[in-house]
Parts: sequence; structure tokens; C-alpha cells
Amino acid sequence: MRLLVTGGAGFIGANFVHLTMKEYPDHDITVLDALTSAGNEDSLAAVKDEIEFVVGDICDADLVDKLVERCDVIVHFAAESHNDNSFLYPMKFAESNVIGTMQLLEAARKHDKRMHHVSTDEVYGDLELDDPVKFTPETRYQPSSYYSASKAAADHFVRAAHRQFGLAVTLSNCSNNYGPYQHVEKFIPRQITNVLSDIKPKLYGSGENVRDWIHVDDHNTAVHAIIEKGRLGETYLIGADGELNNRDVLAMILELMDKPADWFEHVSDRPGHDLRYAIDASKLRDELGWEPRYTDFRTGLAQTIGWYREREKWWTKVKEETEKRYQELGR
Ligand code: NAD
Ligand code: TDX
Repeated sequence: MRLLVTGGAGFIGANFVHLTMKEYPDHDITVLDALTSAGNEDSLAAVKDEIEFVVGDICDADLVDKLVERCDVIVHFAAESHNDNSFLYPMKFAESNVIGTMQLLEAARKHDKRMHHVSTDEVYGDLELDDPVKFTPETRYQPSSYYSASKAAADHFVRAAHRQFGLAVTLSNCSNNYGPYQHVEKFIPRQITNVLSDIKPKLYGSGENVRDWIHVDDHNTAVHAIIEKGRLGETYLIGADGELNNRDVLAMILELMDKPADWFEHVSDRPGHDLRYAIDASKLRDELGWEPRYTDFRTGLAQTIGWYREREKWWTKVKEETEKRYQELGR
């Protein structure tokens, strides 16, 4: 199978490439990535001779057409993925996430190819803290940020392409990922690399916001299960029952890194900050037989801390510019 992996130099995409090379050695991989500030070529350095790596934009219609023509399946990860950046350069979110997805859909339509669209649980908005309810594929879309609104728009175009043109698509909406190769702008790697740089970790607001953490490899084994066995036109929610509030995650990081429990700063909250996400993944588990491999968050977190300790070179070059962006935002 020849896969066109968009966003393959980003966090989840790079992990997807590594997992695929290990567990599906017969697959051929072409990565299409624009190497925005979130992309990092070094994340694919170990496999660069075994894949095709094209630096380019998913909004480039000619390039997308050429690459889609010679693949079997598009696995679409590329996106502007960080909520905080949507305060700084919002138009990029509409361009990459909406127009870029449409370029891929149009090329897939022209060449009659299958596409798997990777999306987020944030399209459903947020949940109350003490509500037992979780997101399901039937939950109403109610995005609360430019990031989630752009992902929601893309999801609608993907479903419309299936309904209107019979395009062979599947979709997945996943909760918060953690693991190696995640950009230091995101919560967990920001705090780990802060500690490693002797900067106090930064907690938004009260820190009571809940995220449903899943290891990136579990996200990617689910994506493979959907590509192999998912029903066309269907949406699968991906999550591994990992609800934790930000305060508790930070406390675990501090403890695992031998820092006092109060060695952090409260900074101003993200405006419109979603309170809680939680995924009901029973459709994925029951229909496709998927199970997560990482069932203990603390163990996965300790491994992730170890990865950042050993890969200073991978993250130091972007740490300074990332913290400058946060200064601009006052958080
Ligand atoms: P990331 O920001 O780490 O990586 C995104 C990659 O896409 C980067 O390599 C970047 O260079 C590339 N890219 C961005 N715009 C592009 C464009 N116009 N053309 C070509 N390449 C472009 O993001 P991530 O965390 O790996 O997320 C990947 C996907 O998974 C996104 O679609 C995101 O919405 C979704 N998702 C992420 C999470 C999470 O917790 N990180 C959870 C659920 C869903
Ligand atoms: O320094 C910080 N301090 C802090 O308290 C940062 C960067 C974040 N936070 C909080 C905000 C969130 O409640 O931590 C939580 C997680 O923040 P992010 O890592 O920015 O993730 P989130 O906004 O939840 O979105 C993530 O999950 C869904 C991904 O970035 C998205 O791509 C994905 O769709």
C-alpha cells in the first residue's frame, strides 16, 4: 500500500511514520509537509532514506494532485494544530485546515483515492467538570476556538465529499496526545522542557481543566485499524480513558523530575479555555477490536520525560522562539 502522509514531520505524523515502518514494512510512504514552525525534519532523520519526503503545502493544488495520483491512501494529519497560535495568526488556520483539506479531497475525487482524515475531539466543544457524559460520534458540533472551528469545517467537507460524490473516506476525532516528538509549545513538553531549562512551569488559570490523555502510539494504532477495517463514511472517536486535570498532570511531572510540588507559576488563562474533554471510544473498541497498549499514564509520562532528557538537540533550537510567542500572549 502506498501511503501519502500529510503533516508527517509533525508530532503525530512522525510517530505514525515510525510506527508504520516498524509494523507495516510493506507499506511505501510519501510524506508531504510544509515544515511550518511545528514541523521538524529531524523527527524523520532516522528513516529519511526509506521514505520519500516532499517539502510542500497541502494548499498547492498542482503538487497535491501529482502526489495523490500516485498513492493508494491519503492519511491526512497536516494542520495548524495549536490553539494558542490561533490567537496570533488566525488566517493560517482557515487556509491549512480548511482549504488544504479541500485540496486533498478534490485530488482524491479526481483520482478516485481513499482518504483518512485525522481530527480532534475539540470539534464538540467542552463538557462540565462533574458531568459523567463523554463525547460520542452523535455529539453535536460546537467548536469554541478558531482552531476547533477550522477542524470542524474540514470534518464537514470530508463528510460532504462522501455524501455528494461517494468519496471513500473515514474520519477520526481523537483526544489529547502525549509522547515523543511533540512540539514544546504544547502543555506536557512545554513543562518538561521548562524544568530542563530551569524555567518554572506555567499553569493556565486554576488548572482545573480536564484533558483525556492518550499515548500517540495508541492514536496511531487506531488510525491503522480504521484504515484496515473502518467502514467508509464513518467517524470513529479515539480515546483511552485518560481523564486528568492539568494540575494533576503538572504535579506528576514535578514529582517525576524531582522538583518541589509548588515549583510552578499560575499564568493568565487562555481566553475561552475549554473546560473538559472526554471520549467514549466504544465504537472503535467494539467494532474494530482496538485496544490501547499504554494503560498507565504515569509510566508513559516517565518515558516521555526520558525522551526529552535525551533529545535536547531536537528541542533546544525551537524553545526560545516558542517562549517568545508565549510572552507576546502573556502566558
Ligand atoms: P503538529 O502541529 O505537531 O504537526 C502538524 C504538521 O503539519 C507539521 O509538521 C506542519 O509542518 C504540517 N503542516 C501544517 N500546515 C501545513 C500545510 N499547509 N501544508 C503541509 N503541511 C503542513 O500537529 P499534531 O499534534 O501532530 O497534529 C496532527 C493532526 O492531529 C492535526 O490534524 C490535529 O488537528 C490532529 N489532532 C491532534 C491532537 C493532539 O493532541 N496533538 C489530538 C487530536 C487530533
Ligand atoms: O503552558 C501551558 N499551560 C497550560 O496550563 C499550556 C501550553 C497549556 N496549558 C493547558 C491548556 C489546556 O487545558 O493545558 C491543556 C493542554 O493544552 P495544549 O497542549 O495546548 O492542548 P489543547 O489546547 O488541549 O489541544 C490539544 O488537544 C487537542 C492539541 O494541541 C490539539 O491539536 C488537539 O486537537
